[in-house]
Amino acid sequence: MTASNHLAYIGLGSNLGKPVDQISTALAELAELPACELAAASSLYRSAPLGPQDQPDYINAVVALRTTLNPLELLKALQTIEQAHERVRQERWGPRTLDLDLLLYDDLRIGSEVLTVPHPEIYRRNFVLTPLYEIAPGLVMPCGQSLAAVAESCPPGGLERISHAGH
Ligand code: A4P
Ligand code: MG
Repeated sequence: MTASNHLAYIGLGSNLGKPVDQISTALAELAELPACELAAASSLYRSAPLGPQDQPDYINAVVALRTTLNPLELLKALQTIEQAHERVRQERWGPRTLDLDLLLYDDLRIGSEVLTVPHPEIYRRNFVLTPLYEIAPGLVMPCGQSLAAVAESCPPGGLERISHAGH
């Protein structure tokens, strides 16, 4: 279906169970979500783990979705995809087969018990900001700062682009 009235950015992360395959499958699943249309997908990036260091490197990517779902409906849809990847929630910031974060939804700010948008960690994570910048270089964050300025002030971390967008 054609869904065009809201624009959301989703962060994907995986460091267990063939992470490149997990992310590739998740990209296809996001593209097929009802009431959603994949507007853009970044390359895949390999990144050093943030949080506990005794875990494998992550594969990260960001997509833009056009959608008619509201933020909570979209969060539920993301969680359904996570569950299909047999994710088991254990320690905070610990390893996972698939993590889908709702990074941005239009220029909304949401602070409820179940959903915080923009995702609170976005400003500190180059594995989010770099792929986001790749697909939305002119983006202005809900705080009014340009994504370019936010990305520039983010500490660099081990990040390597491992595929080009669309592969
Ligand atoms: N929730 C609130 N806001 C949001 C949002 N904007 N998007 C709630 C998604 N979920 C949101 O999520 C816990 C609850 O957060 C959900 O039920 C939802 O209602 P979770 O993903 O199960 O939480 P968690 O496992 O405690 O992890 P958390 O805090 O979400 O971790 P992050 O921030 O997702 O980070 N290192 C690298 N290099 N790359 C990574 O991708 N990821 C993490 C996990 C750690 N280190 C990493 C990476
Ligand atoms: Mg998460």
